Amino acid sequence: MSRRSTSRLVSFALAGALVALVPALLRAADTAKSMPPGMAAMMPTATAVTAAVTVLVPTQGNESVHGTVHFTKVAGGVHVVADLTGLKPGEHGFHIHEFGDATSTDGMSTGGHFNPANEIHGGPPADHRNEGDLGNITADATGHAKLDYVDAKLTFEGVGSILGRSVVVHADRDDFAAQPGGNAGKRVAVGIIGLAKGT
Ligand SMILES: [Cu+2]
Ligand SMILES: [Zn+2]
Repeated sequence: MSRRSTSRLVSFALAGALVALVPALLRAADTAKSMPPGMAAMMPTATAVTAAVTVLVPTQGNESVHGTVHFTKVAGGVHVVADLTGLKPGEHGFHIHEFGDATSTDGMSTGGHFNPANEIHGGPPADHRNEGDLGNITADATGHAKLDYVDAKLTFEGVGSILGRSVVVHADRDDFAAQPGGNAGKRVAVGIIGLAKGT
């Protein structure tokens, strides 16, 4: 091959690369132009979630039940702090259910227990349990119930993220044995797990 035809081949290759690049460059310039000034500053940043909150609202027929649940990321998992009022005295099944859908008046639209690892139903601190199996919450004689513990299975990240799911409080005690729900009875309050505003 002569020197001249070699250099002609090189020019062809360069021209080809340029033709391929131009549309991409034009598209990039267009995107930058269409973004209004200041928009970059308003874009959400990818900071890790460290706190979530749930406001529990009563299902139909259980209008006395109210409460909040705070979820805070800690070294050993997620710190759960629940405070409820208006419950029947005694133990009540306390779970995270699959869907953050509180549209039905009986709480059934929240689906079953949140169980991304496809485990059997159980109670903490057992290792073999649904991620959403938070155990029971106990109401005193006045109907006031508190729960405060660190759950090693809960997370705000990945397929096991509890964000956008729901907390469900049941009428009866979870026996940690009956499948799939621990025989905890009707749902008396539900709430969606959302991002907490923080301090
Ligand atoms: Cu439940
Ligand atoms: Zn369960």
